[in-house]
Amino acid sequence: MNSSEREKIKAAYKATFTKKIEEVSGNCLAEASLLKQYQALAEMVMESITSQWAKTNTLYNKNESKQVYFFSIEFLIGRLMKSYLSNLGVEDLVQECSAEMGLDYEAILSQESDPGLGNGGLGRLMACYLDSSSAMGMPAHGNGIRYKYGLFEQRIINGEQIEVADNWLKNGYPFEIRNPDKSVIVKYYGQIHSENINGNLTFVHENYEPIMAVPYDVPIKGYRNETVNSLRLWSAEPLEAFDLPCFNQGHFLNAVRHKSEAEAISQILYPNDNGFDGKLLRLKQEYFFVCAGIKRIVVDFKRSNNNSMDGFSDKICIHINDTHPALCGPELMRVLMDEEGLGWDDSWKITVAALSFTNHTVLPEALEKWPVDMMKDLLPRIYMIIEEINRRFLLELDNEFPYDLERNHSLSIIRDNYVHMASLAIVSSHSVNGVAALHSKILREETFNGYYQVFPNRFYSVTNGVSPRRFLMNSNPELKTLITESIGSAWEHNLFHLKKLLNYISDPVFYEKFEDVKLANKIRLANYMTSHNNVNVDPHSIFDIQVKRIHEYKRQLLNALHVLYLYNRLKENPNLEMAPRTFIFAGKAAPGYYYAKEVIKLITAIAELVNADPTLHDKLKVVFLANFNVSLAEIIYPAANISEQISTAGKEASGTGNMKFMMNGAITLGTMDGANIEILEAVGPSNIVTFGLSADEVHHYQKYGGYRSIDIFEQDPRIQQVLHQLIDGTLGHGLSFQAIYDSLLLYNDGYFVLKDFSAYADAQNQVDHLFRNPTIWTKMSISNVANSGIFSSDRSIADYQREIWKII
Ligand code: 26W
Repeated sequence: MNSSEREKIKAAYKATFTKKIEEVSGNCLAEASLLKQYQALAEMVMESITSQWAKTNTLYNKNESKQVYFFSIEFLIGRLMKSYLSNLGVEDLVQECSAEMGLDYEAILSQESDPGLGNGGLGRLMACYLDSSSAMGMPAHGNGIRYKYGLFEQRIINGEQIEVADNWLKNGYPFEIRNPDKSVIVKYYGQIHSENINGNLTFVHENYEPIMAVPYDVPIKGYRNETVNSLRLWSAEPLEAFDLPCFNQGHFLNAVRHKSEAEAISQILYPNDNGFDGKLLRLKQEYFFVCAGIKRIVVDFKRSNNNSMDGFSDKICIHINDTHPALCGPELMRVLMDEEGLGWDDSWKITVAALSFTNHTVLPEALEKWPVDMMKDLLPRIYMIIEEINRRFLLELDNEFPYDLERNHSLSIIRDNYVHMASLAIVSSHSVNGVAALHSKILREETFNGYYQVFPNRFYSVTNGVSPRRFLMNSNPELKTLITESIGSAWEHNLFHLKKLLNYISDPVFYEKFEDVKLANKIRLANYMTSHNNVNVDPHSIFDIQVKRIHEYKRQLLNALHVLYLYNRLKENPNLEMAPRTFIFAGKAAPGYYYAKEVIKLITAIAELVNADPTLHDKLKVVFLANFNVSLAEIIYPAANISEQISTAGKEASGTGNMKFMMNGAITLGTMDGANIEILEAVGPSNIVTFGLSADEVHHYQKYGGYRSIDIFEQDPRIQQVLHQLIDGTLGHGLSFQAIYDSLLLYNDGYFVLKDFSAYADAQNQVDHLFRNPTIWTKMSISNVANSGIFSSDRSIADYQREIWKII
């Protein structure tokens, strides 16, 4: 494009934007608020996407290529405006025009609410997979719930987490289209009776409670291509808002009760990450989006397939994201048999061929199991089908392993009066996969070993990945520019090209530019901390960051105890030689998770102690950033020097934050867990710092009753001092962390915090030495960026295509 063409386009943009402002606000540009400016821009974006969206859908409706549907109870998509602009290739234009019109581009973008429709890793993974599928021009869609309230907003008040409702829809949401014409009725409760209709046994559902599922579609635009896929989020509504006869009799409250009961289903996201709590409303949610999603897929498929279900599983993949959508199996069976009139065997073949299942956790407390009575009552027909799936499965087992009653009972989908959802998902899918090599191995050898013996060919491994567009190009534009200037732009379409950066591994000019980018990003985060936490930090200090959900197994506690130990060392020797450090934490605790909330309290108490102490000469700072979400994450990753990935080995299925840090040049300080192991393989041992027990060692201790934490305590004066400080008032008057203290000593330290403490302290020492040699440090940092290509979610999607969905 020559410059006069560009000027023309800019003039057109400005005129359209000015007109849009009038349309959305009834005011002229000079008087329009930031919110209205954002809404105007959002409308323009939607207008430029929708015709491509319609074209993509027309193409898909011909059923020529296989469609993938991600069923997930969470989609943590984050803000979308910047992605849309960048994917459309107009970000520079909009930025330039905004500046010329005297508008504040970043401020306009920050008007967008951040849809927190997920808890953490699993929900964010889905968002990255949607982004990658579109970028790769692959037909894949999301199917989930449009929660009215997403994950709570976290405030820190007096050092404690306070939860505030996340009313993300309060100003409306411009990137969704409500499609009431595609609504589906979901049926709960009632009775099933069988009838003989024309010689066929037919099941009829009576006296059920109907709820309307209304879809809202969000376009997922591919990076600089023509593909626009869909994220379909279902909202629950009553069939009729009002019970009119009731209303007319004057029972006003009763007349609307049905409305609020119906709406309750999509009212709020359960805030538990890795913990199952068995609530009826949650089971309603699970069936809600499964039933609505499957119905729509079947209707759309038949419409373009001469009203027939032939070839369904050749054209449709239903991907189950953890067990929350495991009812896809029995629901698809129900539709095929009760609505499409197919027999059991044909229906079962189609179901197993269409379904695939990814597991995201091995923590036993997270594995879902629903009481039989609850399931039978709420979903009578679904329960009948599960019983039949199980009966046939047990028959098969009995054939294969006759008289092995104990084994066969342990594999039963229904056992001890519960429906075990992982069992249901495995039996009704053609593939089961873990999300990192170690995790998949643990699934095969431990968690699902019994099923692995029955279905050895069903088990796969696909290592997670993250969107390089969101977590590198859009969140670290300075680094993006430097990379493209150095190696050209091919990496923007294939992240493996980042390897070319290794050519600059000894180039002092590149070094300097690379360091400047990191410093600029650290200054940006430092400013954020000054304005949000009222703490001033030195941008030249090591930014040592742990951001993720707060959980015992992720061991924020290990990090916090080590900070306290460093504090003690500095108090003892104020001249201690060490690079200044800023320890940064962020993450939400599940509202009912007492222990995790205590850990937040502990971190903020340590921050108070450390930051107020002038004798430390600014060598140590601790910051807890409130309300970790996708938008905050985008500021944090580019500014990191150290990425803390210190879970108890064998517990973190993969981790994805570790990949986002790596892409932005942070050095991983981690245990041999999840995808950390693959990060080590990708960067080589000299560009990462690892420590601690291996998963095998942890497993071994656990098998033989743990280790004796008191022994470590008695041998290690550093640990004695730190643990005493938890309860002796060091951390503030009246503040005592007895529960944490007890968990470590009285209850034997189930997550091996004390056991790994010494190795962690050594590793931290090593980090200090490395950082104090800037040449080595920068080389390590560049190597991390250069070798991060394998952790692009484009690679993960390609793996799924090839191995699991069998799309060539
Ligand atoms: C039923 C309660 C519940 C809620 C959420 C159980 C389990 C979950 C998720 C499966 C937890 C989760 O998000 N797991 C994370 O998934 C990421 C993506 O695969 C992995 O990178 C993380 O290691 C894993 O903890």
